[in-house]
Amino acid sequence: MKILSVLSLVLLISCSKGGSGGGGETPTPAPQISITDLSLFEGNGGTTTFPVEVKLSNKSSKEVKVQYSTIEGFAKAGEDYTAVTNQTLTFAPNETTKTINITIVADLIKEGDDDFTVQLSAPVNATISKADAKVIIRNDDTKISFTNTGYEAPTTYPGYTLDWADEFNNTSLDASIWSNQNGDGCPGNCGWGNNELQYYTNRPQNIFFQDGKLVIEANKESFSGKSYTSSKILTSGKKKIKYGRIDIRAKLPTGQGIWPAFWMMPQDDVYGGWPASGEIDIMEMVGHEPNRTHGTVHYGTGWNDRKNISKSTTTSTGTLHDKFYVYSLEWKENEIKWFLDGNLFATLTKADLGAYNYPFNEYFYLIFNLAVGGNWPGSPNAATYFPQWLIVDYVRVYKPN
Ligand SMILES: [Ca+2]
Ligand SMILES: [Ca+2]
Ligand SMILES: [Ca+2]
Repeated sequence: MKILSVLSLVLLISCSKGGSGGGGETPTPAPQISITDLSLFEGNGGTTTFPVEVKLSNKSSKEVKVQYSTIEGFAKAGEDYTAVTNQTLTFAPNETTKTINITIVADLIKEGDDDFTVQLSAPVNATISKADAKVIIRNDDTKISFTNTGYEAPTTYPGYTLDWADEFNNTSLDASIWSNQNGDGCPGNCGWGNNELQYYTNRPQNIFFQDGKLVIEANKESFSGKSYTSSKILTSGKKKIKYGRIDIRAKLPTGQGIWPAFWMMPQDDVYGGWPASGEIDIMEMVGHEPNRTHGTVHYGTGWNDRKNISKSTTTSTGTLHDKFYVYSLEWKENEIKWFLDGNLFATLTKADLGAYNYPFNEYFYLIFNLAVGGNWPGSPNAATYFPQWLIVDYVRVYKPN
């Protein structure tokens, strides 16, 4: 008797606490709400609907409500998807699964796998166990988006004749000019001497051709023990250069940790190993300073006595990523000049090396590469967008008459 009456009292209290007073219903525990991550292809026309699933942990006798909003990641509201702010999702009693439909902009432009978040808040008659869904819009396109805007180099120069050029109008690398240099530099030169983070490949994912341009793509992906991939090409053994004018028209990538370069190494190490036989850097850009190009020479008696002379210039407006610029070298015996869009910004003469041997009156070969990370630029950060593209319109090499 006594036990029974205590039980009745407990039931009475729990009923009055519930407040609904709907006598006879079995009370259910408040459900937990969770939202499920989603990764789908973008689609190629108009819009694509991404169904983001929201679940209750158990049926509820009560109506459950929760609010939801979108939060930008690399995917941007308006460009990549239609933003949603504080909309309400309502579960009828006993309903456990609902879908939030997000509208995705389906285009034909190659992008990264861009992400955004759908976030739950303000639950009614429930608690939230997983508030955020990471939604990934997977790239399904092959053509990158750029315009040809920018400076065009003259096609003749007094005192010079075109020796060779690559206009990159084909769909594969011209093997009579270029070779790929793949890998991470290991074992002999791991990280390419600079603790760089990329693995170079000749896969079409890292080097391809579009609209008369060579494109080197750096991407964030696990590959052969590295976290990034990219590409590097060189003319060693195929096209060697000694004196003349070199014009390279390109649109550079951007972002912390991004490091594109057009440079030259000695074809024959006539004065010994790096840097005794020299290195000539036509263009280097470190992504945290996207409006500045550097022109540099390296020299010295050896690794322990390495020297460099480096000069730079900046754009008058915008960055080197905004449009195509022409990076040029004018190279004579005992003198090298660097130009950006035809404007001289640095001159080196034999006298600048003082007592050191001047190794720049010999044959050099060309190198194009897009590095990620390394001692100079530092590592990419959370804001660095991948993929990044180094887009080269042409290289033209003129010899002195
Ligand atoms: Ca698409
Ligand atoms: Ca796209
Ligand atoms: Ca071209």
